[in-house]
Amino acid sequence: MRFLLLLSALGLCWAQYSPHTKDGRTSMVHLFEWRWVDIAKECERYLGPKGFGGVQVSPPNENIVIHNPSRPWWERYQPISYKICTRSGNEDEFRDMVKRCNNVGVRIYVDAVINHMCGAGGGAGTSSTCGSYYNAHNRDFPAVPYSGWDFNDGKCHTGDGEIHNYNDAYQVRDCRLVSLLDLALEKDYVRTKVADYLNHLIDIGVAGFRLDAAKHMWPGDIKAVLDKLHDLNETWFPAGSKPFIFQEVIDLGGEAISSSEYFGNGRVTEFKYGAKLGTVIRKWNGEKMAYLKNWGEGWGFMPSDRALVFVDNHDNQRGHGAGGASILTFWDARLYKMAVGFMLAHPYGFTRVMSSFRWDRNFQNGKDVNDWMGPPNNNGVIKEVTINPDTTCGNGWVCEHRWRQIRNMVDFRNVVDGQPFVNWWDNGSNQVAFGRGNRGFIVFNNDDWALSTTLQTGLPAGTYCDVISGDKIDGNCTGIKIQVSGDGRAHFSISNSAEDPFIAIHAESKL
Ligand code: AAO
Repeated sequence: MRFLLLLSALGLCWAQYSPHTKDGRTSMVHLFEWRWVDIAKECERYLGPKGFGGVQVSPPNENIVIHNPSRPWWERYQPISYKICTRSGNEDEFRDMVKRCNNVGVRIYVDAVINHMCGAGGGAGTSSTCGSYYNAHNRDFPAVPYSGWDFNDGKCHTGDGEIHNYNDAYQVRDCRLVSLLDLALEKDYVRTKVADYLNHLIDIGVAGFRLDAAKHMWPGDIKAVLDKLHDLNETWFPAGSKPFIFQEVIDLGGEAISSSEYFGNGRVTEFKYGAKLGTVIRKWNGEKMAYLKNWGEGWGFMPSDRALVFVDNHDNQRGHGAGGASILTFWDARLYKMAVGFMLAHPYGFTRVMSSFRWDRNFQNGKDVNDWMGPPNNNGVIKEVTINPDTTCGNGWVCEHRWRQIRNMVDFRNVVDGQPFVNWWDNGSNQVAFGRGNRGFIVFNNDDWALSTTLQTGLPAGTYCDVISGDKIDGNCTGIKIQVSGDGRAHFSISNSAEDPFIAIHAESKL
């Protein structure tokens, strides 16, 4: 223990829990299915200036090309090789993005699909984003190369090789997830090939990885891969920096595998967070915002410094993965903004904001039959992210991260970074408020009646711009103004029919 303390005091400790964001930047955004050229521009024109810490990018390695259905978004979760070559761009474009984003203080986190290759029914040929040959039937991927020896088929005991029972940890780790050919990560050869891929990205300058389907890999196998990784590129990171690791483990309770098994490797996605917050904001199952007083570990979540949190992700915003119907998304914009606002104001976890594309949602018998639809495209080629005069995005890109309420709450989180959770108030129902030290204060009205009350904000006296209804521009507020008196108290009125029934003020929104 003393040795570990000494190591961390010297800054040599494994920093896989730290996202290595620049000075006081506290959130990442998932730019789902964006092209590298558009992400490079977005870093320079928006994310850098607005204080975003980093970007989770879609898997950059070569994947299978699927024509039925036509180019679904999920084809990118079926690797064919580790060449940097996808619909998002080639390796030159990827390198250019990493460099330009890092240069404006925005980190790149790669979605690493290392549990498996393509589906067992993927056939044979060169239907892949870089034209590499593969044969799913023989489990032959010469562009890596992997052969039949490198997969888990012998280890799985379910007969058909598929995962059927999530209460059996062996099945979940040794069998195939939805028929995806399961790599034998117990083999040093496979670990080395995976580590070579991740090291290639580290050397280019990425800051870390989302480990896709981490629940389907043994924690010890993941550790063996991590032990082979380089330190981050010293052009942008201090010597000895370890890549940030966040593992996709869906643990809503009640299954054989729990998130805590993975804490030794890095952070873990906390899926309870979005599922519960959606339930509360929708007021389902008798939930109310007043119960959020002890949000975080008090709700049975993992320790804050191990958690990667989000309101929705690319799976559960379209009914894949886990979380169910309570998950809030851009389709429910008003409630969604409140949920994201709450997440960004609250100190728990490292926060990820979702940035989506629109698709033709079509519910039949409660299921969206178009949940496969890929990003905006022309004959399969991903469309540019265009920017409208009002700063929103065009061409079918939703860009939730550019919505004023969300963008300003990303800033709020930076301004209150490190400040304690204080001055909680609630009306016993769905009107709540809390502060972050003496740096920020937020008030919500999710009841069906008006809120009008005077609250202790903890902030210094002055006039503050609400950053939800507007901005502070040229020394003026374009939205609501809040007067904080010398004793820190301020009066708030929020109509239950307001466009956005919440108000947020902070040290830098003061006039
Ligand atoms: C596609 C086709 C398949 C085909 C396959 C191969 O859809 O029909 O067999 O190709 O040809 C994505 C898509 C998949 C797609 C795949 C490959 O979502 O549809 O398959 O690409 O193209 C599990 C995993 C989790 C995974 C999630 C989707 O544990 O890792 O499923 N997420 C990641 C990615 C995701 C990607 C992959 C992994 C694969 O984010 O985009 O798939 O690379 C339970 C378990 C969860 C499990 C869910 C869903 O959850 O706990 O671990 O997630 O089931 O199977 C309640 C429970 C909750 C439960 C949930 C759903 O909420 O409380 O525990 O119900 O039952």
